[in-house]
Amino acid sequence: MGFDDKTVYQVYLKSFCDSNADGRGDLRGLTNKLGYIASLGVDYIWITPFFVSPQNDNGYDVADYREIDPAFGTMADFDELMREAHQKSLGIMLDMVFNHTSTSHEWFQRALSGDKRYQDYYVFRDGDPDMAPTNWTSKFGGPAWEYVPSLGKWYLHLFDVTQADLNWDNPEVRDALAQVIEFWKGRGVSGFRFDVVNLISKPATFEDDHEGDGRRFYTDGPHVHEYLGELVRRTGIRDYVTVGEMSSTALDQCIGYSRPSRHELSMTFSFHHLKIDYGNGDKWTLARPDIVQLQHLLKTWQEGMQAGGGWNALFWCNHDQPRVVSRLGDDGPLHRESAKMLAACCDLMRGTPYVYQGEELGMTNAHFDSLDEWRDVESLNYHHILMRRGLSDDEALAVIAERSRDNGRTPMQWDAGRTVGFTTGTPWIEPSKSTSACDESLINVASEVDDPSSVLSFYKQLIVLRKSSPVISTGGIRFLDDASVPVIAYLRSGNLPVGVPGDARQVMAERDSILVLSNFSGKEEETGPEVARLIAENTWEVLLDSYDDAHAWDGTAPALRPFEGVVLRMRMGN
Ligand code: TEU
Repeated sequence: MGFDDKTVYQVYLKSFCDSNADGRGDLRGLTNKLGYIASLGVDYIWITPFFVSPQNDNGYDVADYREIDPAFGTMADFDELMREAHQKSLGIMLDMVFNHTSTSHEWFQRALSGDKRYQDYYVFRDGDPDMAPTNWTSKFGGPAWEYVPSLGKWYLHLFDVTQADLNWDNPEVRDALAQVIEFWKGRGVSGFRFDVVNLISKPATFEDDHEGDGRRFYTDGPHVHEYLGELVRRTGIRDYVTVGEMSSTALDQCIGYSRPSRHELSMTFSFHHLKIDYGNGDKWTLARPDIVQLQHLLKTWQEGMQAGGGWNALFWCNHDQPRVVSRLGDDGPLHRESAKMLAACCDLMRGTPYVYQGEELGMTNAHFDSLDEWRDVESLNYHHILMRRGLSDDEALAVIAERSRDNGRTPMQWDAGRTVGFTTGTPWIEPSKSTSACDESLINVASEVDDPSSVLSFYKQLIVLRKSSPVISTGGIRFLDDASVPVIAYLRSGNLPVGVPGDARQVMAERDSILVLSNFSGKEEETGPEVARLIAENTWEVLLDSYDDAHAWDGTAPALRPFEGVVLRMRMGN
């Protein structure tokens, strides 16, 4: 089953809507806002984990996969959410964190108490207390192994020390996780997002990594396709919407995960395009976004997945990423224009778009300036690490301000009030702050909902456009004018043969084509020669422009204004 005309809305529950004034979002808060989500025109809601958890990683440290954390509500609240969502034709996708459990999970607790059966649920290794089994580092900083003196063993944790990696080579683990899927399937969910699922298959032998942090040994591991295929087959979720979060993955692997004939997943998230502002590949070293690299990565993944029959999840934002308008657009005077340009560029590519709560409003980074405002375990760990690397407090805070995952976790902006309509209590994290360049009081549902030229209205138009245009949902994609960056240009075309890149003239002969032009620069920029020729030789109508006043596209391609995005449809019969 295809998900090509569908759009998914991601809800980070803790920051979405608080129904009981405890400062944290919850299931009832989400139920109260289903009307809003339905009004966007989306098809599915992916809800981040709300299972019992000590919340060291905001629920990605699960202590019980079948129980709801009281902080988020009850099973009755969940059932009500399901009923109301179905009434509105919204499917619910749950977030399955199956690479690791919390160390508070009963399985890990039994392992700690010496039960060998449960020790085999995790990746334990005997060893000397002074010498970890390998030199790998955790994704949240520090070593990836923790020593348990009472057992004389180390356990692997690719994330926080309280997130112990599961041993998928143990068939009992695979059984237990399949039963979790069955359980939630039985409650009527429509699909699943699988957290870092390409890390589940660890290598047969563990060795030091002298070139990196260890990821090359455990990413897309030896049995990952087999284990995923098995999980999908035995739980009967082949036709469900499933998306795998693929950390540091490779294109051919993602084709394997998502090509329909393989019956693994419907689609994959990959992250290479969100590392284009990492200095020397390090998230914690600031660099200007490299738009040449961005164009190259979008082209490679889009055309590559198309050629191999894979399917991409399209996204800029999620709960782990800084806000895209602050990152690649302008959170100053061209906020609106740049947020719309980014939206069109991402959501009209070949794949299934994911809109992250508040992205549809153009929400910006947090702009926090003191350490006590940040909440995320990763940010707090890295503040120490950066100080140890010799940065001053101010320098470290400047890096955190750009890179913290909390940038995407500030409360959803429902209105312009002090707590942005998110809670009547004290929010667990402060709302995003206005800067002199950008007035946050205009970035919220109340002020955007009835404004036809708001970012919110633009997202709705994009979602409708995908549903009503087969060329966008099922057409081919080809990137144009590689050398014309910072303008990124691509053509969606109805009959472009999949896997056979046509030349520009062949594409021009096709019926129904859509041209998407995105200026990633804060200056006026010319489009390239391929675009110029397409414009000159065909008649085009403007479907969308990120500026309120569109250009006339009558034979010559005008220069694009700063951060301008334009969507053109070729007119038939000329
Ligand atoms: O994230 C996986 C992941 O590797 C990142 O996106 C991570 O935040 C980044 O690399 C750190 O620099 C997933 C979840 O989305 C995230 O919220 C969890 O913290 C993580 O897995 C562990 O479950």
